[in-house]
Amino acid sequence: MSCDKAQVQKEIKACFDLVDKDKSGFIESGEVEQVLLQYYQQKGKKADPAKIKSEVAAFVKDLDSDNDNKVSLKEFTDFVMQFACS
Ligand SMILES: [Ca+2]
Ligand SMILES: [Ca+2]
Repeated sequence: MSCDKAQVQKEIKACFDLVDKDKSGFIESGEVEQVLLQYYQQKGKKADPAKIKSEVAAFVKDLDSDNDNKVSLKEFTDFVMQFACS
C-alpha cells in the first residue's frame, strides 16, 4: 500500500470531524460513546453501555498525550499515522 501523507491526513481529518459532533475541535469521550452506540445499533447488536464507557475511556487515555481528557486533531493524527504509514 502506498502512503500519501497528505491524503491520509485528509482522511484522518474527515474522520475526526465526523466524531466531533459539537465541532469543539476536540473528540470528547461522550462523542466516541455515541459513535460506538450507533455502530452497535446499526449492526443490530446489543450494546452494553458500561462496557462501551470503559472501552472509550481506555481509548481516549491512549490517545490523550497531554492529559486534558480530550483528543485533539494532532493527537488523533499522530496516533493514526503510526499505523497508516509504517
Ligand atoms: Ca467535540
Ligand atoms: Ca489531549
